[in-house]
Amino acid sequence: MMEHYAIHSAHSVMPTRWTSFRRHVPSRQRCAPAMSQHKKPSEAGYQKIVAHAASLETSLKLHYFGFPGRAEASRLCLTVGNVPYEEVIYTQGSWPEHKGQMPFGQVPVLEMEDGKMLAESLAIERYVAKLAGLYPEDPLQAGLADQAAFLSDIWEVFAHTIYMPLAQKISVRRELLVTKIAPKLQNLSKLLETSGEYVAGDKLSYGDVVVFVNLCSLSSGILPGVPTDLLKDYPVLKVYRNRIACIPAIKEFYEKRGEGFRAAFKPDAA
Ligand SMILES: N[C@@H](CCC(=O)N[C@@H](CS)C(=O)NCC(=O)O)C(=O)O
Repeated sequence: MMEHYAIHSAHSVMPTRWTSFRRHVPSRQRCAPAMSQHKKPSEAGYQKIVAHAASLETSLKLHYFGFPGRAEASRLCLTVGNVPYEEVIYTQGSWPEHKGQMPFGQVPVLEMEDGKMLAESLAIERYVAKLAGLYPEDPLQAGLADQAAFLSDIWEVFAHTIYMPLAQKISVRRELLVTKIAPKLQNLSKLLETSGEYVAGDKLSYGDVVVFVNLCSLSSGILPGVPTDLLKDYPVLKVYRNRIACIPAIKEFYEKRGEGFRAAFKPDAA
């Protein structure tokens, strides 16, 4: 039995914004030119997914593991924008069999309806943000959204600690919290003090979604050595995180999937 499985988004009806996007952009132009054409996932896995997808009007598939990680911002953009999608979730056991089918041997990967695959989480985030109407059209607003997203990135800081023995991991991460993460959080706080409710203009953009995901991930307990109450020292970030968590589509997403590390993505307890 295959160890990966598909989860469907709650939307079985194609929403207006998505319909109009598809109407105006021919299918082949919806994929970036640099996107590579790779084999689909193995026959058995693929058939299983298609069987689940038969009732959907789209077949955008987001390939990743079950945890939030590098796919969560894309999941949220698709959800907030009402863009139908399904997920292909790999486990530690099933992943090695599929690694070779991904463009760069890693996930997340977004598979288009014609089988083309887009890799690299940042590229996927921007692509789905555009589909979702969350990527600002104004170049400066887009730059501001990118600025916040890049500033809040925590994964690069901790990437080299992932395979360390636990004790070493904890001690190195505590050091990184002081040397690398605290300055990032202070800068983010300053940015939010001046930018208003959102990081780019007066409405939610993908920049907010990425900052939200990074703040929640950081304090979710997924990184041993990083305390879950980290944001208590950053009141501006705490209020901001909670405001984004209270956006109805996001709140609803975590009401359905708020187990484990995702508990930290919910609104603050009243
Ligand atoms: N730069 C890539 C990094 C992707 C990455 O590191 N993916 C990890 C999971 S977070 C992965 O696929 N690990 C399994 C492997 O490398 O075999 C991105 O941002 O998408």
